[in-house]
Amino acid sequence: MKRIHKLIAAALALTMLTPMTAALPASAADAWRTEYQRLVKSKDTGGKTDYESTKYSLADIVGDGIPELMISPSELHIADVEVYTWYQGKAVFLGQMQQSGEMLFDATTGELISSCTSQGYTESQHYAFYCGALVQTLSLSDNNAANPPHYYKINGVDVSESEYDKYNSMLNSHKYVRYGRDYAASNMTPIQSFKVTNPVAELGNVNQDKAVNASDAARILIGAASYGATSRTGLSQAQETAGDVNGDHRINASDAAIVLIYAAAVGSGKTGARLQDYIR
Ligand SMILES: [Ca+2]
Ligand SMILES: [Ca+2]
Repeated sequence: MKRIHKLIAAALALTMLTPMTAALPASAADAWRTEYQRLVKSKDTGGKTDYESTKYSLADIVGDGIPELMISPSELHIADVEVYTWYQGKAVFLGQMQQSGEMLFDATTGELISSCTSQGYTESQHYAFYCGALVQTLSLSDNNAANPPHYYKINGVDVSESEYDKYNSMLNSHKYVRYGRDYAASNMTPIQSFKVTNPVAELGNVNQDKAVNASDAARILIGAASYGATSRTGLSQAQETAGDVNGDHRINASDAAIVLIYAAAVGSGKTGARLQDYIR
């Protein structure tokens, strides 16, 4: 008998440890697969040589469970990678990143890097994710070429060569990953079989508990204030996706207001209320 009690207790403990996963209809959860396949096909130039064939990469670099898509037309020096993210049910084009047909990802800071080197001139821009868009966080440029004027700039401001080198050696200690040329454009298997780990954040549920309520509105306002002060919301990408309730790629008081009005409606007994109905 004791043994059975122990087994029941263990089973209960296991049940409590199993994470809650939001079950979404298969079609909605997989919409990104259809759209990413369409995008890759539409960008395929049909080139057959190694250096001029269209390839792509998939990686969940913002950490919301659904991968970002990087499409590369070739590995030529001048080739740009097109970068897409999946945001609130849509593929969002983030821009073209330069690096010989690949995109550099700084895994230490979570930033994307676009850089270009030509005849002694170097330009690079760093970008952070914010609500399904990119914001520039850093720019570096220099001229080491034989022809003067030589210059070294951080965020457009002239600095000394040693200061510039010091900054670069700090950046060189980061961990970098290259994306863009992992799979042939004709191979759709990686898109079809990509394992989604944490499907789509529930809109408005910023603290990722069981309800959309005033606590979420508070998190949105704190995130917005933090962003105003530091250019970081302090929220994960999944939380930012949930917090940008009106889908305008900003987290601010407008989003918090929608959550509060919705929560008040639910609180007053409006059982059929949907957050979507309060978005203006
Ligand atoms: Ca919540
Ligand atoms: Ca918003």
